[in-house]
Amino acid sequence: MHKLYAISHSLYSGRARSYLIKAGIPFQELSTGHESFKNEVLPKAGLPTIPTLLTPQGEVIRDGAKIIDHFEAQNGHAFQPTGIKQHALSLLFDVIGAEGLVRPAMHYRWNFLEQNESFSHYHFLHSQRLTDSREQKTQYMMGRMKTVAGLWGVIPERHELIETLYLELLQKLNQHFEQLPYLFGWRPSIGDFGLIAPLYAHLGRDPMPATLMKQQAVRVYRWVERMNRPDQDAPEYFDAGDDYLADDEIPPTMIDVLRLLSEDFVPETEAHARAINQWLSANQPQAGTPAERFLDKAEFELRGQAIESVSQPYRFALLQRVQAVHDSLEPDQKSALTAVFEQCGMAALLNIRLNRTLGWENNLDIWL
Ligand SMILES: N[C@@H](CCC(=O)N[C@@H](CS)C(=O)NCC(=O)O)C(=O)O
Repeated sequence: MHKLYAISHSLYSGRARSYLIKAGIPFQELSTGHESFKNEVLPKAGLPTIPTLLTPQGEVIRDGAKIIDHFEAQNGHAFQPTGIKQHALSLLFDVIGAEGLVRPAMHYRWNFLEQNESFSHYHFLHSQRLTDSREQKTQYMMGRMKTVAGLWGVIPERHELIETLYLELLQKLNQHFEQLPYLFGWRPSIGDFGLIAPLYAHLGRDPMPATLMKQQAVRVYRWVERMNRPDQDAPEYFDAGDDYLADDEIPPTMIDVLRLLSEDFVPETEAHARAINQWLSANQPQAGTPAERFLDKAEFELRGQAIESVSQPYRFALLQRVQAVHDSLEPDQKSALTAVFEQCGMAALLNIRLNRTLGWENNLDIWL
């Protein structure tokens, strides 16, 4: 059986777990507290992150997107919509889920400690190996995470803005899920798996934000539940289908969701591209060098307020996938796709590029 090294409170784990559940792949989930993580997994994993998969053949695959790629290559891309627009937007939701909602995820976990702290402590403790220093390490990790939120611009002066934007997102997503159980219709897509990452572990599960979601956006909460069940789990929809929406339809409710998300995702991506390109010019990493996980902070403006957040090349490893779909199209299809991105306020993303491409080797993102 596959072993998934993960744990319930980990943002990125939610993406791989939900995929395995929906794809009907049996797996056993183990926390990094198990000795086997150190012995069997870490030597091949490249980095000590979760989720990391150990296959029955002993192959180690680190990174949620790569775990999904591994199974998608085997099952004929079962979770990739065939329509080009749905496919490209699904990949866009994957980037946004991985990189675009870190601010609310961190804010609602770490700035409401009265409600969340003992719940978080349980999970951080059980990610530690069974040693005498377990509690001490837990305290250290939690202390570090509390301050790390600032890296993404979660500072007291911006809490109100982060909350306003998140509540608006809940409302727009709720309107979307009023019509449909998944992003593109009646079955989950790669985009749903990306989006579940922040909306499960942090925002749909930690005590304070889970209550908020239940109270403000029951449809979103139901989607979070649904994404962790093997069946379609859509009893409240009449005339349910079983596929993505026909004719590559993009429902207006999804355009609304993406327009809202574009407000910070686009200027933030532009700022990070500028910063990383400057870094690349200054540092000229050799081809094959592992890409940095975090670089310096970059600044952008959101609703008239400056936000500083850390640049992560990973955003562009995923964004490249969206751009590759667009680049591969014939002119007619290309302009139709550009038009949808324009409607969503996301058109700039098709052209925001790093001066170097990212590749993948030995479980690490590398500079090509
Ligand atoms: N790109 C990776 C990121 C994984 C990641 O950063 N996971 C966090 C937990 S949610 C982690 O393991 N952090 C520990 C560390 O960075 O050492 C993925 O999508 O799987």
